[in-house]
Amino acid sequence: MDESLLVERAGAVLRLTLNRPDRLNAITAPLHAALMTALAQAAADDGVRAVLLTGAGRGFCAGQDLTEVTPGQDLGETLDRRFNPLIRAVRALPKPVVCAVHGVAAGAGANLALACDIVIAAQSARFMQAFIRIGLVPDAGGTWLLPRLAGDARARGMAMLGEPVPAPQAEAWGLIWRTVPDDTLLAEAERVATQLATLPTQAMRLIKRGLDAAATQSLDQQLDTERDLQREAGGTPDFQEGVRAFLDKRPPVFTGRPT
Ligand code: T3D
Repeated sequence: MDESLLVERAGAVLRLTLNRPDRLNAITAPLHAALMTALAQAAADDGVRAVLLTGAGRGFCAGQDLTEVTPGQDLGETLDRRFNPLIRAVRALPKPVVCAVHGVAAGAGANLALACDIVIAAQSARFMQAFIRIGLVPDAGGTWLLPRLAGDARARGMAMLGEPVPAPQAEAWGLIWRTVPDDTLLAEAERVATQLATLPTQAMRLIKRGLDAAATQSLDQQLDTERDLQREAGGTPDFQEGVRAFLDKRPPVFTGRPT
């Protein structure tokens, strides 16, 4: 694994740390490859039941490493090869992904964070759609995520002005789950990831699928999707355990297994 990504296992949580602190964890081709490998590992390993994504140094991620971009380069082609598969992998990961954001999350770094399932930010963190400052449009899912999370007016303001949005504002707008005091960020993100790793993993997978499907479906279609997802959830051992534990008046012990 490339040293620009630290991969650590703590129980059922796989922690991925972007590790290019001298470049604010800007994403290079090797870092992309390492992230894809780690996410594939997380998807395939039944022992991993949640992923925690974070960054080393004083910020989360400054987006694409601009020293890798050459004049005349086909940026669409690099999105096809790198950021698009990365965002798809995060959204399709059959396990919850927690992102801990501190310092700055800029450009595709901001949108990588926002693509995660639960985003927890330090009070002093900020989110920047920095693309316009260099003549680009939001990518890595930004044009899809921003209006859905924060509404069209805020999406346009963020995309067109490229100004930093402080974490408390991001929380108030619904861009992220929660802000926490700076010195508790990692502990809180670990706590949430560890909690998620004890919950019914198959239901997490189905929740992700249902919420993403809702973005393109009518209520009528979504009701059918919910029927299919619930049918699947109802066939898992964790559903049986959840009901049994409720009736026994004891805490449930979920395994996360599909059968
Ligand atoms: O197909 C494609 O590949 C296109 C894909 C595009 C996706 C994108 O993400 S485009 C957007 C790319 N990101 C940016 O435009 C943000 C660039 N960075 C900044 O504007 C600023 O660094 C920040 C506002 C994020 C933070 O500012 P500050 O003052 O806290 O830090 P700094 O001094 O600017 O940065 C610290 C170092 O990191 C610095 O290096 P130095 O001077 O100490 O040697 C800086 O050059 C480096 N750095 C920061 N961002 C990037 C970077 N190096 C390469 N690429 C970066 N994106």
